[in-house]
Amino acid sequence: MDRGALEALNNERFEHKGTYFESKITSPEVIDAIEHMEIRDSDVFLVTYPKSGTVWTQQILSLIFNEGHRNGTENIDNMTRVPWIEFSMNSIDFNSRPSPRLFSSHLPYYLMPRDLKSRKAKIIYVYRNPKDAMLSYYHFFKMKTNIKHTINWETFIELFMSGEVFCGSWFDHVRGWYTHKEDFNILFVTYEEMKKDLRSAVLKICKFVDMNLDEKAVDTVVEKATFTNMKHDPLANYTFVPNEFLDRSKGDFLRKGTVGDWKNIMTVAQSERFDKVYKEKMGDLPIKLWWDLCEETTS
Ligand code: PPS
Repeated sequence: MDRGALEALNNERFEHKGTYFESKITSPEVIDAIEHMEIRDSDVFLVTYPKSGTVWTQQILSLIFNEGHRNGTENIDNMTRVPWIEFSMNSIDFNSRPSPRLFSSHLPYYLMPRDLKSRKAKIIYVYRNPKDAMLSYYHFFKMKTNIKHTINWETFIELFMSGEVFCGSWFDHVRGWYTHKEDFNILFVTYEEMKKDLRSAVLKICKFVDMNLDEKAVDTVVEKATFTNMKHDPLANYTFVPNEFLDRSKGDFLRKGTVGDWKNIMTVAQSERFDKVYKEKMGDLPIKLWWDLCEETTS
């Protein structure tokens, strides 16, 4: 393992209750306060491991709740419409927000607001083939202004698989949420199914959040949530994140938006090693099949 890479991470993170967080955007106090956050039945939480389709689903959710339009939210970016509960980049008073409130989070299940465990409110959990999430995260790391050390792909794979990156282990995150699903009012959606049939995914989300949109409104949501349209939408493409956090000369937040891009970079040996770890940690969960099916038609 490249010690410089680990040191660069160590300088920018803190460990709290079993997960690594980025010091620049949150603190143990903020994380602890979330447990007591007041929850309304109408709240909807979008939860993901990083680079799994969060911003995409922020766009979809906020459009669904505005019936495909942006009534009154024309000048408001996605991060403000569906704010992160654990990041203090844009401090928002959650209590003063009108219902229904939409929130985003990368938190593991056990750090979420306590009330959610009594199945109050709704959670949409989006997950993605970890090899694609890992590759997306690798590129995202290059954009991070606070990471001064150049981390190569081989090293990043090791950091990702051992859960050293911000938000910890993909395996623990997905496994935790999946195996505790009965404790929550939760809908699981994969990035790959959104890619394969965005309209069906939008309708699935509409049904779960009890939003009965007419055909035209559904069409508008789908249209505004395509990769190309989001990439050119300044309120959705995260170019509004200040350079202090992300150096946009190093890449785009909406990078490729495809399924199976990992095949363009992972060697056979790297992929086999990943599969071995995946099998050890996740082999008993019925969640891999989706990716295999989707990859054939959506890349
Ligand atoms: S973050 O930082 O955790 O909030 O990132 P997140 O939004 O979860 O993931 C970023 C990846 O999602 C892709 N993306 C999309 N793919 C397809 N369609 C649409 N509309 C879309 N919007 C965002 C984005 O491009 C990142 O994936 P990669 O593979 O890097 O392109």
